[in-house]
Amino acid sequence: MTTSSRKLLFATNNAHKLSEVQAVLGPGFELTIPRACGITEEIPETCDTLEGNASQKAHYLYDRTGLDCFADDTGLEVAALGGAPGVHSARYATDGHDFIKNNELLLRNLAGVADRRARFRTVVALLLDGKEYRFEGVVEGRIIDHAIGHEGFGYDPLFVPDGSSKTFAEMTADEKNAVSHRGRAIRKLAEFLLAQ
Ligand code: ITT
Repeated sequence: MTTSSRKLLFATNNAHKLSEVQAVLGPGFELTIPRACGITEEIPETCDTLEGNASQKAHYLYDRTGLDCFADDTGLEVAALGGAPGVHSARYATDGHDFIKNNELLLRNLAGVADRRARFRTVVALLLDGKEYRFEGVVEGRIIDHAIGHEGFGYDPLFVPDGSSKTFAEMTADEKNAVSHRGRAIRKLAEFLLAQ
């Protein structure tokens, strides 16, 4: 008996995200990236919510390819900063995706602050035959006062999820996916797709 994997276009330019998501979805799903469809420009993210950006990214690809696709938009929401950087997580310190500068700015803004509570929130927007579905994943944790670890990306070296003594950047991809915002959102996506 042969089994074929289900093809989905994933609206990301972030190679770390791609490998995390592929690991959660497993071999039953074959992910394609925008570049493989000839889309090389940066996909716009101009909304002021994670929901809006996830939906915008997925629609951008669907409008150009007509393929089933999904996008993930993620933000780090820090309690003592009123939920910042939130939807601005990628461009917190600069116009680009400068992880080191973003982490430095976060530490500066939390210098002397006792309340270190934070959470990552991921919103996934799926377009299936043009119809949109959304899935959310959240992980609560705290921001430590210096970077630890070299795995993962973004704010991972500063974030310790509740129930762990390690930052996300000290975890293997499987350990991070087991508890992370993205792992949770993508498992909901997979469950939904498998039930179709
Ligand atoms: P795409 O839009 O191309 O998917 P991106 O890196 O811009 O990639 P997001 O807009 O979803 O992704 O994420 C915004 C920022 O939030 C990202 O640049 C990281 O700094 C941070 N971030 C997202 N997911 C993260 C994670 O799992 N661990 C640590 N930081 C993360």
